[in-house]
This record gives sequence, C-alpha cells and structure tokens, in this order.
Amino acid sequence: TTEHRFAAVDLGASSGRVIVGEVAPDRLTLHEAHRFPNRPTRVLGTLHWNILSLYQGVLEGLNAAAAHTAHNRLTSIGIDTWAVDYGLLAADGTLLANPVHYRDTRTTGAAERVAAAIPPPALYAATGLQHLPFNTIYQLVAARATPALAAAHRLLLIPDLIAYWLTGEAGTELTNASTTQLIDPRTRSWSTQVADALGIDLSLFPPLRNPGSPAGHLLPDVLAATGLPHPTPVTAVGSHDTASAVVGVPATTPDFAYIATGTWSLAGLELDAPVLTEASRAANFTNELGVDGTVRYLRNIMGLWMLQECLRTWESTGGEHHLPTLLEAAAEATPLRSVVDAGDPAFIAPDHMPDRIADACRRTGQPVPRTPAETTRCVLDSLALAHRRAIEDAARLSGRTVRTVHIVGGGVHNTLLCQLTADACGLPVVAGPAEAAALGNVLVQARTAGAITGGLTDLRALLHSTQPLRQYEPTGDHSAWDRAAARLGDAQVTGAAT
Ligand code: ADP
Ligand code: LRH
Repeated sequence: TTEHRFAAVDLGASSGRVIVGEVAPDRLTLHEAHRFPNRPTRVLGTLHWNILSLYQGVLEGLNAAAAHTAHNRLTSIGIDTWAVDYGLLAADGTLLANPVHYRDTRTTGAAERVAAAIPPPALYAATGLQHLPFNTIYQLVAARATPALAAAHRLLLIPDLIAYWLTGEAGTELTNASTTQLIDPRTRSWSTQVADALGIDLSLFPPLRNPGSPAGHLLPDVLAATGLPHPTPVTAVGSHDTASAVVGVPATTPDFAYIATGTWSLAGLELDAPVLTEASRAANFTNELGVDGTVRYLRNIMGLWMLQECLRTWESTGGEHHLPTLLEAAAEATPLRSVVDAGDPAFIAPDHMPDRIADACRRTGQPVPRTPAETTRCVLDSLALAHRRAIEDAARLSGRTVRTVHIVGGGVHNTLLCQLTADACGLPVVAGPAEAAALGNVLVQARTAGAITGGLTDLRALLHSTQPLRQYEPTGDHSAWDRAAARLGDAQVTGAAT
C-alpha cells in the first residue's frame, strides 16, 4: 500500500507549526514536526510581521517533517496562515517591503475614506464581509501613497507568498482572497465594482485558485534546505487558517455551530449561500468563503488575544504568570462579576490590555478586576458571552437551528473557557481538535491525492472517529448570562458596524 504523509504548514498569529499528517481511509494521525514563535516587531513606529523568520521556521519545519517520513518523502505540502495581510513584489519577484501586521494603526481613518467612495450598505451587498478595520481594502487604501505600492507588480497574500517562495509559482487562493473584501461571495470571484470604486488594481493579484488545485513543486534551493526529494508538490488548501479550521470541525450532524478559538474566536455557521441582508450587516456578520463551495458565516471575537496580551503585560512588569495556574485561580474567582464587550475594536491594538479591560468595566459601571485571576475570569466570561451572542445571532440571521457547538483551536486546551461557553450557550460543546487548521489542511491535501474520498461530511466523520474529543454539558443558572449581557447594553459584541 502507498504511504501517504502530508505536511501542513500552519502559521497563526501566536505560533507557526509544521505538522505531518498520516492519512488512510480509516486512519488519521498527526505528528508535530516543528513549532516556532511568531513575534511581530515594531520598526520606526510600524508593526511588522517577521516574515523571513517565519519562512525560516517553515524551512526548518519541512526539514523536520522530511526526517520524520520514510525516504524523506511527503505526498504534498499545504499552507495556511492568518488572513488579510500581504507582501508586495517587484516584477523580478523581489519583496518590496516587509509585510505590515493587521494590528498596525496605519488603517486609522481608512474606513471613512472607503465609505466616501462606496457606502457601507453597498460594500456589504457586494462583498458580504463584516467591517474589520484591517480588511485588506483598508490596508490598501491606507498604503495608497507609499512607494512600495506604487512600484508593486504583484500582491501576494501571506500563504500565497510562502507558497511562492517555496515553488516560484504565484496564485491567489480563494478562501483567503475572500478576506480582502474584494470578492463577491455569490460569484466567488473578484468584485470589479468594489476595486474600481477604491482605485485598487486587481491585476496585482495573480489568478484565483481553489483549494485542492496544484500549486507547484518545491524549488531546488528549498529541496536542498529541507532534504525533501524532487518532485515534492505543494497543493492549495483552504489557505485562510480559519477555512482549514472549519474543515477540521468533527461535526456528525448538520445542526452545528463552530468556534475556532486561538488568537481570535471565529464563531458562526457553515452555509451553502451568503446572507447579505441589512440585518446581517448591522450585526456585523461576515460571509467568508469556505472549502467545497461553502460560506463561513461568522463574527470575529477578540479571542485569547486578550489573555495573551494581559500575560505579556504582567510579565513585562515583573510578574510570573503560569497560564495553567492562572486558569485554576480564575475558575475559583466570582463568576460574571464584570464582563466586557469582546467584539469591541478597542481591544485590537497591542499593549496595556489589563488597563483597557479595567477601563471598559469602569465605563459600564461594573467592578474593576483587581488581580490577574479576576482579570482572567473577566476575559473568559466575556468571551463565552460573545460566543453565545454570535451563535444565537448567526442562527437567527440565517434561519438555522443549532444543537451542538464545536470548539476547535488552541482554546480547546482551556477547559474553563469550554465549560463557560457551554454554560453561556445552554448547549453541549464538543471540544477538539486543537490543531483543527492543520487537520483541515491535511485532509484537503489527502483528498486531492486520492488517499481519501468524499465531501466535508466524510472528512469530518474521519476526524470524529480518530481524534480525541471532549464533551461539556451546560451547567449553572442560564439567566445569569442574560443579566450579564444586559449590563453591556444593546451595542455590545457586534464590533460596531458602521
Ligand atoms: P493561533 O493559531 O492564532 O496562533 P492557537 O490556536 O495556537 O492560536 O491558540 C493559542 C492559544 O491557545 C493561546 O493563546 C492560549 O490561550 C491557548 N492555549 C494553548 N495551550 C494552552 C494550554 N495548555 N492551556 C490553556 N490554554 C492554552
Ligand atoms: C485567525 C484569522 C482570522 C482573521 C484574522 C486576521 O488566525 O485568520 O480569521 O480575521 O486572523
């Protein structure tokens, strides 16, 4: 029998990893070949991704993946990363500027400029995307006068940039392209209307490609660096990490909602068609494109970023904070003492997170958390509340019923967050797998290679039968969550649609 091993390159905002998946029709095992930190760097006031350091991590990871497989052979490699960001290339392929982090403040004021060119209702009708201040269109409008954009021959989204460096071939993978706010979710192709209104040159983007299509072969210098043999193909997967994570949801029935929890919480539903109503726009729901013609109807919630940033602040001021110990203390803290709006864009930027949380509690007339454990509890209660709100809104706006909530991503390790989410939603939560994005990445490659067959339901059945999952039943007094929500008022948890 042919051995099929696939490497998933999965770059998240907190860490990058290269994971080897071994796949057969009834078997799916993962081996983490390499994990490396993702540390953005501020240079002359602008927050950048350390893109070459991340690429170095990819090469080292592929080298470790090769060493893990017989004859160093991988059936293929797939790449997924965070969304919206990009690199600009000259005609000879040179990277013209270091990619800017979506949390950089350069997009301040860009929303007003975009709204002047195309009113928000028309933009939503054309793209179905929630307003996030860092969507690619806002970044491009903010960068309009820069020399790099003026000189650019090509724009590559981050996973497409990594794929280009590995193979020399350029493409724009569709699921991630949908996060630019330049794609019409009905036609699943570029919106020339939006691009023209904003003066964005669509010819900067190489041709669209679908998950499952070939994306080239490793170049000789990459083979030398990784020890992989020629030819090692790269396969397009859901290159938006959240698209791959949704493939990696081990659902067994159609009436599920998902929450991909990592740096962000992405909470919503998988649909066959976009919801482009005014009510959906007002609730700030997005229609990102998924694998196999699906739509990811979801809302961005601040996620564990809030906790990561608190930890970073406490550590920088000399505190020792071990996450598991802190979570144990948070589990003992008073429930729902204070909650903040985990959809509020005020939490997007880095730095001073504990102070910003304290300010939000003060502004809404709630007790200010005094200790790291209380602040942690406030963050987790707030995330659970935002999860519930997103799932309820998604069900209402799409006319669907939800009976099970799946949590995937790094947040699966946070048992308190999983239990609070079950309590807030009043629904059973199935938690796992933590590496759903890597699994979704591997499964799409495996299907393309013929190692497995079927639709998303079949891929999910394989996940369900092979991956360790944990179930949480709702507990506690459900009305306590309604009272906590009421303290935040009507404008909460939508990310303030304009
Ligand atoms: P991303 O893909 O955005 O980089 P991940 O899905 O890797 O993020 O999730 C990272 C988050 O998962 C961390 O910020 C942390 O809050 C949580 N996490 C990871 N491991 C653990 C753990 N052992 N206990 C509790 N939380 C954890
Ligand atoms: C999660 C994610 C999310 C995007 C954000 C920029 O990693 O891709 O889906 O909104 O990063």
